[in-house]
Amino acid sequence: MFFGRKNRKPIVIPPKPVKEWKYSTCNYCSTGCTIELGLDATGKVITSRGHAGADVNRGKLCIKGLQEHELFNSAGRGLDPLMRQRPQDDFQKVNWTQALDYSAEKIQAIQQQYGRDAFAVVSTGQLMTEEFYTLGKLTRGCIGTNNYDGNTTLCMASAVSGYKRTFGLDGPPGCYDDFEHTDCLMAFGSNLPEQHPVIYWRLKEARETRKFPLIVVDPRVTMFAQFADIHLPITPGTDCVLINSMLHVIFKEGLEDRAYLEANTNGLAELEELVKQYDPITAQHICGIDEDTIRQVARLYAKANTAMSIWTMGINQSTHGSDGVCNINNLNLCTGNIGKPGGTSLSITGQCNAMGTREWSSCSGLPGYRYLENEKDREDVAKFWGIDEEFFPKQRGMAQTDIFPAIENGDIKGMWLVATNPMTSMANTARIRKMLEKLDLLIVQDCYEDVETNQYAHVYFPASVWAEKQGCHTNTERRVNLTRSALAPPGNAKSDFWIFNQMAKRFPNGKLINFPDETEAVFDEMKALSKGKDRTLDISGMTYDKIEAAKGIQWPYREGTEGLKGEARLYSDGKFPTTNGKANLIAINFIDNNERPNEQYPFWLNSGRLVEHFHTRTRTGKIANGNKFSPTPFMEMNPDAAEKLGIKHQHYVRLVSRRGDAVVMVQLTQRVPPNMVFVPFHFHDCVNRLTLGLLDPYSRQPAFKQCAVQIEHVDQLEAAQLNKERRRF
Ligand SMILES: Nc1nc2c(c(=O)[nH]1)N[C@H]1C(S)=C(S)[C@@H](COP(=O)(O)OP(=O)(O)OC[C@H]3O[C@@H](n4cnc5c(=O)[nH]c(N)nc54)[C@H](O)[C@@H]3O)O[C@H]1N2
Ligand SMILES: Nc1nc2c(c(=O)[nH]1)N[C@H]1C(S)=C(S)[C@@H](COP(=O)(O)OP(=O)(O)OC[C@H]3O[C@@H](n4cnc5c(=O)[nH]c(N)nc54)[C@H](O)[C@@H]3O)O[C@H]1N2
Ligand code: SF4
Ligand SMILES: [Mo]
Repeated sequence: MFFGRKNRKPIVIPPKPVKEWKYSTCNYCSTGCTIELGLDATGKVITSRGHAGADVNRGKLCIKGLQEHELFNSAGRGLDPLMRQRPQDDFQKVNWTQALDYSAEKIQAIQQQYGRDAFAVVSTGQLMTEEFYTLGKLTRGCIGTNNYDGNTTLCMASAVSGYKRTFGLDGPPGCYDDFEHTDCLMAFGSNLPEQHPVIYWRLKEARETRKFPLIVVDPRVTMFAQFADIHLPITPGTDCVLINSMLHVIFKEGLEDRAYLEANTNGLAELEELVKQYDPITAQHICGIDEDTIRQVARLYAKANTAMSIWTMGINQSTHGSDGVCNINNLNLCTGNIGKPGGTSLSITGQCNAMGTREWSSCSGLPGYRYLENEKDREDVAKFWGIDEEFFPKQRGMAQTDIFPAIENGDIKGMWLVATNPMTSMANTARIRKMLEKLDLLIVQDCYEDVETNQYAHVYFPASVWAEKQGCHTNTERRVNLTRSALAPPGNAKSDFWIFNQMAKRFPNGKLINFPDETEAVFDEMKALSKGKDRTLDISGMTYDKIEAAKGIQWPYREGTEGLKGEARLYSDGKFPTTNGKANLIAINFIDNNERPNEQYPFWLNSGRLVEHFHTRTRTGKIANGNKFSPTPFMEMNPDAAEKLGIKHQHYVRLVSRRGDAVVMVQLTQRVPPNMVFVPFHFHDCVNRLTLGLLDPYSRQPAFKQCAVQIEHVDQLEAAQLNKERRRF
């Protein structure tokens, strides 16, 4: 049967003339897929494929990985350094010597006039680890500002903070292999099938063989929620109440692992006492999950032979982000689920190398999970780098979300942004714009010249991207993987590594510190700093060749380790890097401080991501097939709520919050409840004009997912025109 297709020619995909495959690791999300890049006879990258031998992805890639090779030729790449006196002027093309000399002089002039900390450096989770380490050396060792942070404050800071508070150290204790052993999985605020498709695929395979229950906690009926056995549509920002109530049930019914708790934890009495207040009858009215379901889920989790939790931004991006992480850790400690196959607290990381920056960039401390607050750590690093230890501050400076407001009050006068686009990604962008306009010096270092933040820059450094350079990433399960350089950057663009090394030469300490010009030599330095029996983050046994042979190695992987496997799990022996070797249970009280819907602003505004786009679309907005799926800013809205307001599918509307407004197209869907709208944050001049971004007290991470808006009708033609102008294509 042809069903009318008789005369159609079948689609033929011509074989690609690949002459050589180059080894690399995907540069989007933190799953850490190994990708091979196909080069033709002229050295042009013409295709990419998932590496069949890599344990992480086993040949698979998601839509972004499959198209990633297209970005090398995409529009808007920066080809030359640019400079101007004022952001209102036109940029002038300059050479690297002019751009670097001017920047270094201006940075030092600002520091001399206003103090060293008046210049800030804000980076990312998307460089190579060797680049992060080098930027750390430059910023901590040469520039000497303490106001040095990264966009990981918008992303993973709550996970870092929660891990440190509970276990005494950052670093996810579990791995993907845990899916193959667990008897129950609970996911908080993560839309795994869209945001980490290949991790989801690993989970799905595991569930197909052993049908263990999956519980998804998310106010939206996401794709993940649809695949779950139990979906808990939680009231935004109240996960702590749900977990406290689960713990209440667990203690009341004697389902806790008391032997584990007594042997391995501190703070049990305080936790038990606090959760007494969170009986399911009271809790249900706060978190929106009925009392029977709370009991049901608590019993299911606690009675499972092994159980694990995963979470992402629904937890981290909250005013109780760090507390939420501690509470997930509490749940797993109380049920004896830490460090065993299938029993773990596994934060699903965001950016491809958010782990690398946590480990090695010195953003909030010193390299290799060392602390500025620790005298020996300061001494060791200063000695290793060959500088005076007094050059280091004795405690960490501000986080990104505090650095920006410090421009308002005049404490910060200059800023260097490396691979981040705050004009689209930070909350309340109208306020961010004013801050950027106030700077005496803004340097933007990005692979794209047309990145929105560059409109406010005095100096632009064109950087290479992904496989135009070489180095490592660490993924969600602590696996270090490699990218080999496959092609040269376009025009006069240079690798971030080169730019940092050149900048270092222009500072006095840059002459004392050795800055190797090969990334593998940098990796050797990191190895030397990581070595030690008492160091968990030990990569001293790794080499580039070993990493490529293994398709990624998990840390710790100590010198002398036989075979190519690192340690799959942390804390399997019940020993934790805290002062007394025990994990800390932390009693978490719920504080209701979010901006909530009211009569004037009746909808919760939730925001997040789509599978086909990455962040501010500087990359995926340029890749035709990715962009075709959702080229227009839109919001998910419940059909019942829309009917009441007379709003139709694909109508444009204006969203208004106390901060600003944004025009979006309406997608009617039951995915969101009637009192909520969801807007992807990928579009410029969109959701972050509206967001409040209240900060978590520990991690300083913004609550991107909770604020209140109203919806207004707009002229449809005018809105359509406005949206056309906003597309990248
Ligand atoms: N395709 C794609 N993949 C990506 C990225 C991308 O931009 N595009 N970015 C990467 C990065 S950096 C990150 S950080 C990750 C993010 O990955 P995810 O965190 O999985 O993605 P989000 O869509 O930001 O948020 C997840 C869910 O949190 C829910 N949520 C909102 N409020 C609450 C709440 O109060 N409680 C709970 N339990 N849930 C809530 C939202 O409804 C949403 O469905 O994705 C990574 N992967
Ligand atoms: N409302 C709302 N806002 C959010 C979020 C949300 O869920 N809701 N999520 C937050 C989260 S989790 C994150 S991680 C942030 C992300 O926020 P950003 O970091 O601002 O977003 P990106 O678009 O990833 O910006 C990275 C920039 O680096 C450039 N780049 C890529 N590779 C390289 C390279 O090798 N070198 C150089 N020099 N440049 C490079 C890209 O072109 C891009 O301009 O957004 C946050 N903002
Ligand atoms: S799942 Fe993540 S790491 Fe894998 S191909 Fe997709 S974006 Fe890349
Ligand atoms: Mo992120």
